[in-house]
Formats: sequence, structure tokens, C-alpha cells
Amino acid sequence: MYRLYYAPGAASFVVHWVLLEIGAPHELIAVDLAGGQQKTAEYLRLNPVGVVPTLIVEGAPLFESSALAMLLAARHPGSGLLPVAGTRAADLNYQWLFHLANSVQPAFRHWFHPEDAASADCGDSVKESARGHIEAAWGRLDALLGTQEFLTGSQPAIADFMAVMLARWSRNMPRPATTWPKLAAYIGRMKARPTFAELNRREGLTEWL
Ligand SMILES: N[C@@H](CCC(=O)N[C@@H](CS)C(=O)NCC(=O)O)C(=O)O
Repeated sequence: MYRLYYAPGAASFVVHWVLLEIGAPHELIAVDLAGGQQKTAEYLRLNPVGVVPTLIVEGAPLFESSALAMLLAARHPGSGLLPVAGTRAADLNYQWLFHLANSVQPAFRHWFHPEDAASADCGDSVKESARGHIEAAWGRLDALLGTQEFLTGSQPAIADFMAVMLARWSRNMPRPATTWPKLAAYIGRMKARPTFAELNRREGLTEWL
């Protein structure tokens, strides 16, 4: 039994989605981010970074959303979400997952919280720079998805779930991910998975369905 500490629509979204995809029994614990619950001593004992998600695996806590999604897929190989090691699909899964987690996800942090990166008077330039990085990423994915169905080939892998979570975060930006046509079609394919509706229902999300 896994236990996921989450907040609706946050970085925990990809982990929750993968839990549904693999069909593993799990318990959900909502963390009140606005109320600062993630910075309490009790929560910091589980996750010293003070963010969601935290996943309890065999009684011990782990953090970092992309790593949690990967380890779930590795622990449940029957799900097929982790391509077989040593194949081109596995190589691409690493490439895209690390790229999304290292380059695109931090740009969202700067878009939503420019104060984390610079003083208040530089906020607009931080946001513009973050927006440039995010839109460049959508352009790269759009070009790729013109030639293949998913990021690693013909089957969805963990990197795809991460990509769609980040695409969702762009929904209220000046140029959302869905304005790139091939990317929009891909997002539509991922959103058509029955787990996506269930995920949104469980997290109480009504936007971007
Ligand atoms: N790289 C981390 C980022 C986690 C993260 O920034 N989570 C946000 C929500 S999307 C959070 O908990 N923010 C609360 C805070 O920073 O106090 C991951 O992917 O797990």
C-alpha cells in the first residue's frame, strides 16, 4: 500500500496519475499548501524540501515527482510504462523525463513564482525568460510528435505523463501547450485515457478536462 501526500493539480499530479495507471492500492493525504502544511516540522520529517509530492513506499518516505513516477513504473513492470532497459524507447524516456524535470519544470516555478529567482523589480523579466523556455519546449515536442505518437515511440511511457502534467500547467499562460497542433493532438490522446478523468475527479479538478 502506497501513501501519496498531494495537493490538487500540483507536482503530485503525475505520481497520482501513475498510481492509477498501474492500479496499485494507495492512500491519498491532502496537504494544505496555502496553509503552509508542507513547511511544518511533521511534514519536513517526511520531505525535507517541504513540497508535494511525498510518496511512502514500504513505510519510508521518498520525494521528487519524476523519480516517484519512475520508481512506481519500475516496481510494476506489467504496466508497460517503463520501456525495457537498453532499448531506444528506454533511452528516450530518460532523455525526455530528465529534460522535462530539469529544464521545463523549473521554468514553470519561475513563471508562477518569479520572486523565488529574483527581487520583485525583476519579476517581469524572470517571467518572460521562463515563458521563452516553456514555449521553446512545446515547439520541440510539437516537432517530435509530428513523426511519432508518444515521446518514446508508439507506446506511452513515464515521460509522457510528466509532459502532460506540465502542459496542463500552461493552460492559463499567454500561449498554452494546446496551441501547438501536434502537441494538442498528443495531449488529447493522453487525456482520453480513463485514468485521466478519474484523476481529475479525485483531485476535484474541473479545468482542462
Ligand atoms: N521538483 C519537485 C518540485 C515540487 C514542488 O515544487 N511542488 C510544489 C507544488 S507544484 C510545492 O509543493 N510548493 C509548495 C512550496 O514550495 O512551499 C518535484 O517535482 O517533486
